[in-house]
Amino acid sequence: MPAGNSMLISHESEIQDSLICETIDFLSFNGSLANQSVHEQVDMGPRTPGSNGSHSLRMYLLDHLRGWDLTFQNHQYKELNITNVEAVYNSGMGNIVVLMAHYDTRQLADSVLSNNESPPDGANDGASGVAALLELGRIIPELGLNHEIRLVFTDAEDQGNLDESKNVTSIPWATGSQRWVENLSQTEIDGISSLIVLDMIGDKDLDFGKTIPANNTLWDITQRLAKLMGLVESETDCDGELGEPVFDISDVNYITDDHVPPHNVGIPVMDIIDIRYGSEEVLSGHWHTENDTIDKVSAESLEKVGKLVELGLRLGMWSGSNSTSNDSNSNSSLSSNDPISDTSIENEENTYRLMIGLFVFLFILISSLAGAWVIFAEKQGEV
Ligand code: 1BN
Ligand code: ZN
Repeated sequence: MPAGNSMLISHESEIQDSLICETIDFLSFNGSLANQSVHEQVDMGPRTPGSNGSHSLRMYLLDHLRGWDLTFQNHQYKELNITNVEAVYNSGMGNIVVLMAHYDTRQLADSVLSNNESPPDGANDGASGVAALLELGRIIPELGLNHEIRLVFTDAEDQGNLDESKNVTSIPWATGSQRWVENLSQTEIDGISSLIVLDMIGDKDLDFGKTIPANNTLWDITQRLAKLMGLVESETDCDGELGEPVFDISDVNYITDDHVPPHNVGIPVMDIIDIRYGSEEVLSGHWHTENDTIDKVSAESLEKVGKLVELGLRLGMWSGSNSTSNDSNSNSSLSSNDPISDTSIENEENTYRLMIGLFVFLFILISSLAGAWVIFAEKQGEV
């Protein structure tokens, strides 16, 4: 069955707030480890396409994703060598959930607010999304999920609109993601229930709106989880406390990012990106400046986003199904999760409905025949 929006909606509506709140207590995403990764990535130097830093970053992914099936997918655009890295877990099992982040950093800090046009560190714009995916990659094997997960680390997201007179190569935004999509088969596209992009998620002062294009159900799910986690202003969380202003999906912005190519082929997508980085203005402040440095990123911010994604994974909200198997090796799947698949539950329900229908039909038929017999017998008696 192709994974689709209706599956996301129907599964979401079956999940009670009480189950979400119980699950929040089990979350294990560690923001300090993710923050440590931001430091390690920045220490590699700029990760511009084809650079030494870019190569070091890929070796680092290889080192940190043991137990995952990794492929390195090479492409070329103009003179830039581009390499996407895809890590797969539970290959071939159920729907596919894709978590995506770009690992490249921009060739120039070319914002009008920049004082120096050397390549930025990309602590938030690059390293934060990768760090979150790596931390999710560490914990996912412990969750006992019963569907496929892909972590896609894209190259060449951030090389759009560069001034080539400055000795750099300008290629379209999200070129790596575009190439990744072009290499998917239709069966793979149909099997992806959701694709979530994490970009610029480490800002100390987090401030997410809704980005489009997007699958609205994914944003509705995010809003619901964020509210219960205390991440929506003036809304009560699981403990009845008022939340902080981290997610506000009434603030909608169109963004060109890695989610656009998969959206264009019909994959349900959502881009979680904080476009107010060091400023109230969108795409201003530290964005594409020399100030995109580790001191602007916090473990707490990384943990908020990482835990939200983990929560959706544990509840099967991104896959549109009960997502944990009854794997005895899994030390953190919740006992209330049913190991029976959605399809077998549906089949069982249909059989019950059919039997009840048959019973009602037979009851009406027998009652009608009996009634007719009584009337007939009475008429015979009268004659
Ligand atoms: C995200 C981070 N992007 C660049 N760095 C994508 C983008 C491109 C966002 C243009 C807005 C405008
Ligand atoms: Zn950027």
